[in-house]
Amino acid sequence: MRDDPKERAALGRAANAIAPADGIARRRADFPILARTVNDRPLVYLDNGATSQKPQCVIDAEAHYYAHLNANVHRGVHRLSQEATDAYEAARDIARDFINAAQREEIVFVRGTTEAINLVANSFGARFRAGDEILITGMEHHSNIVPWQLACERSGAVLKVVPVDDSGELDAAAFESLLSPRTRIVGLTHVSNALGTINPVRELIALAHARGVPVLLDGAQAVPHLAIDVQALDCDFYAFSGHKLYGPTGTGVLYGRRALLEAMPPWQGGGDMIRQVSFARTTYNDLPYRFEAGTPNIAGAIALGEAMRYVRDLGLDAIAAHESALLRDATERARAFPGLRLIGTAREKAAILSFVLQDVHAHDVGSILDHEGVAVRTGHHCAMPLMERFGVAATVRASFALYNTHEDVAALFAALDKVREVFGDA
Ligand code: C6P
Repeated sequence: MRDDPKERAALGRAANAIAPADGIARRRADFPILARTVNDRPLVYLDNGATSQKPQCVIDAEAHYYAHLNANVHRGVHRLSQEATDAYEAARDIARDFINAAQREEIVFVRGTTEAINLVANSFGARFRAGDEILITGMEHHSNIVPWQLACERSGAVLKVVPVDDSGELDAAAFESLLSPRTRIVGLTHVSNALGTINPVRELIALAHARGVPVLLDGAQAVPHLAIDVQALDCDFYAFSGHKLYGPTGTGVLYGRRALLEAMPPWQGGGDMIRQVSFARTTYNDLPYRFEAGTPNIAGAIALGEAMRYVRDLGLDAIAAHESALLRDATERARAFPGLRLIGTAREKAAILSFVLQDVHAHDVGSILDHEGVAVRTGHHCAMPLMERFGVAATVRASFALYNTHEDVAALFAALDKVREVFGDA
């Protein structure tokens, strides 16, 4: 498809007409980085699956903490420590509300999704025994594979994997038949980072619970796009990162059902997670502090709280409607683009477009796109088994956020036209 500015503008107008939620993209102005250029071209940032950009209010929240509140939490009787503690704990309340957890004790601040899953694999996984089974799926990020493999190595448990079909959907029948009396936990991504597939997690959780098996959802790619209600989902653990949700890097949340967290041993020892320490015996703090050893990322948690407030005020339904319109636009253009093969065509998708371009290496595509100011991710997306399943070494991935526009979609395809100019019909 050749890029025609008139056609682009018309398409944008038409899409706006059917997508009133496009007003969301006017919030671009909240994100200072979007004003910069790359290679003398306006930045078109389509690498939101890797990390999203930060609105000014999040940047301000972090700076405000260091300028006015900086002190350690839960430790001092002095005013600054109390104010820092209040702000940190207020962020926990925002997180509880954001995912509708029943209790604030169920919200553990972590460094990100990776740490959240490692926490569960180590702590909940301490009960695994030889011959137990851990069920994951073929579309997991390495963060939801490797911690379970390590747990298997420690315990002698066995990893089982639910297959993915050609469209990038899970085989529900296989999921059910792989649940066995030895299954101890299911680790399942809510939204695939490499395909965009939104899994039918409610149904899958019901199948697991019918057999008494708890479920951990990897929500890294879901929280920026979908309203999450952990009680309605009935999941047992929910893990996500702050930095994909317009918050700072090095922040994240592990939600855990209280009864499960209460029964789990600590996984890291240190300050704040204890009640009483002697050389003979140590007793542990209450939830959630038992799982937050050492000085946490206080500024980060406070700024993550601000990010959640920002997203909540915009409304995840409006964000989702806007991003769906972008995905529809991008998918239509992709289907018409010569030599482009979409990887991931599930019926339910978040705004992630993964593809390969005939024989052109994904990294070459990414470099040419970068030259045009368009940032995408290329590679295996930390999902190597999934790449193998689709017979590709790497894909090009455009992933959208609330501030993206139909002009951004058009710019992506204009840049892909440049790739064709360079490589011909490779
Ligand atoms: N995926 C991507 O470009 P951390 O690194 O802990 O914040 O998140 C890990 C993670 C776990 N699960 C899923 C589904 C993910 O997408 C990610 C991060 C990024 O796709 C960076 S590899």
